[in-house]
Amino acid sequence: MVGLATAFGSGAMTNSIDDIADDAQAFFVIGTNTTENHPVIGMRIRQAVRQRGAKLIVADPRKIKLTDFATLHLRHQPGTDIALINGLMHIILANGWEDKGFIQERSEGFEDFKVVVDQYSPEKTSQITGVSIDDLETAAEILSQNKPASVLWAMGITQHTTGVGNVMSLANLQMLLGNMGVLGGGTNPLRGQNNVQGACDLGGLPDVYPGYQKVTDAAHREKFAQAWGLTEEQLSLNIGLTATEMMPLAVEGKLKAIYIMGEDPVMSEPDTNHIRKALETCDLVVLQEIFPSETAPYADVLLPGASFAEKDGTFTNTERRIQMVHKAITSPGEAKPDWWIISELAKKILAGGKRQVKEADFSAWEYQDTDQIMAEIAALTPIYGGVSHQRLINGETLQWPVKDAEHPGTPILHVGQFSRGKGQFNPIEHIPPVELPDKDFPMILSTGRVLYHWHGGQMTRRSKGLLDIYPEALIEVNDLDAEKLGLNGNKRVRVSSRRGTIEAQALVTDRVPPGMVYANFHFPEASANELTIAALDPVAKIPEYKVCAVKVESV
Ligand SMILES: Nc1nc2c(c(=O)[nH]1)N[C@H]1C(S)=C(S)[C@@H](COP(=O)(O)OP(=O)(O)OC[C@H]3O[C@@H](n4cnc5c(=O)[nH]c(N)nc54)[C@H](O)[C@@H]3O)O[C@H]1N2
Ligand SMILES: Nc1nc2c(c(=O)[nH]1)N[C@H]1C(S)=C(S)[C@@H](COP(=O)(O)OP(=O)(O)OC[C@H]3O[C@@H](n4cnc5c(=O)[nH]c(N)nc54)[C@H](O)[C@@H]3O)O[C@H]1N2
Ligand SMILES: [Mo]
Repeated sequence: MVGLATAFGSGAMTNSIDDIADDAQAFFVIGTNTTENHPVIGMRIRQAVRQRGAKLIVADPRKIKLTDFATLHLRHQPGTDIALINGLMHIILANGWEDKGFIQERSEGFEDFKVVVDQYSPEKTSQITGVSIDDLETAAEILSQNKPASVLWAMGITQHTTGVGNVMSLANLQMLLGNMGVLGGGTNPLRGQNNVQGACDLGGLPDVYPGYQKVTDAAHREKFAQAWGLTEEQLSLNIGLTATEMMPLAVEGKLKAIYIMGEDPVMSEPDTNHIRKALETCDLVVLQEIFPSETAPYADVLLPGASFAEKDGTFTNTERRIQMVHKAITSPGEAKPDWWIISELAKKILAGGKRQVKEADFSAWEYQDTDQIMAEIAALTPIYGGVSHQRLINGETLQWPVKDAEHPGTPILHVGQFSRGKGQFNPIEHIPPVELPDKDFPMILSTGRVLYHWHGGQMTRRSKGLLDIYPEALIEVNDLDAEKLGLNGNKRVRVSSRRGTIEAQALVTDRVPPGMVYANFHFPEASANELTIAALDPVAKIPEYKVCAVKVESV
């Protein structure tokens, strides 16, 4: 990713939950079902709207809970976000509502960007998105007249083959309105897993060391080789693979061994048949899990990990806040913290392997506890430079960057200046989803979550209370489609794509628009991923989970 989007490459919220909830005069909620998936933030938005009259625009093909409170609901066609955002910016520019001072002083690339936005007239935008010209104008006016406005998004924006373009368009919008670097503004991707932010921060990405230090930079290689007692040749300057790139290579037999920790790809990766084939073809599958998941039958070795409640360490939450957790209960059986398993494995590989390792380096894996791991992180990761368990235990609440032991942390990014200097406007064109409805598969499938379950459901399907409320997969079908299909009330449907078929109970509802069905991936007997397409965003390599073509029949 380039320009300002490097800030999003790290996928971080620029602002904090408190300032967004307290200071935003308007919210642009686009592709986040906030009350179901980030209930605390969803509640804060609802309170801001109800208690202090903040304006709320929801852009989502589905009616979500927040649309009940929204000033305006833009119900655009799935996969048309770039056109929608360009169209709004076109109206903003046509009315002279842009923040000229901000554009002048803090941005670059405006002229090239404007050439593209000029082409998205209200007529053209309405035609692509299905949103009325009136609604487009109202939305542009609300965003321009109520400042600061905060943009919030999640997977409805990123899980497309245009995911990066979608995110860059939202950055364009916020720069155009001058909403960056201020309380109550910003670009705010709501992060998903409790520690996905921390995992990315600490190098759980194929192109960076901890702290987003690029692996392609020889200076970074030198620094890490030195710290880890390796020769420079032992650390590659090449970018690695993402999970979504590994699976096709495994199918081809080019990737032979895979070590999976805390992921259940048979439930969560797109196109399950292709995932099964990939895992079957691998010579070695190691799975480090807290439960025997749907992926477990494909594993040659199962390593029992300890759950969050059974270990010490930190999680970094969606607002870059580093939080300490302490072991509350003892692990069952032989389960051990993930870090312990990894370091034992590393030591065994080093002892038995052919790699030459200097004397001191073996002890690089001799961690006594997680305090020591955090000390290493702080020494090598500038954005975590001042973090220590002791500071967290003392009650400090640190949001990165935390530059040194005295630095108080950074609640808002890009105040006064972007990390790269000037913010980059990027010209972005609308590109339709890879697979759109046709004669054989005439409807759109969108996929996602429900409040009561978590992804592949390994944890939530083991909870009796949750299963009592939401015991089986439900597929949302619009009333008009239900009538056409001959469904009335709750009936079973068969949903097929070019890749697979599932059968489940239909939930007839106007939450989905006509022509679209919505399925979740919480239940193995009817998982949406039997149907989804493994088409990837060319940069972020995220799959297009939110749009594929299906056929729906009454069973
Ligand atoms: N209860 C619960 N909470 C969770 C999770 C869970 O499994 N269960 N998972 C966590 C994780 S890891 C994540 S990443 C987050 C995900 O949080 P969300 O992104 O809120 O989750 P999704 O259910 O994928 O919902 C995406 C929303 O985008 C909308 N959408 C679909 N297509 C489009 C489109 O083309 N454009 C726009 N603008 N919107 C679209 C959908 O209708 C839906 O409202 O949730 C986290 N929170
Ligand atoms: N169709 C469709 N598919 C999707 C999505 C979508 O919107 N639509 N969303 C995608 C997104 S955003 C995400 S984040 C993924 C999530 O997909 P996954 O990461 O595969 O799902 P989870 O169920 O969160 O976690 C996987 C496993 O981690 C195990 N686990 C929990 N805690 C620990 C631990 O401390 N240690 C170890 N070793 N294991 C642990 C759980 O038992 C679980 O089986 O799904 C993706 N897949
Ligand atoms: Mo996620």
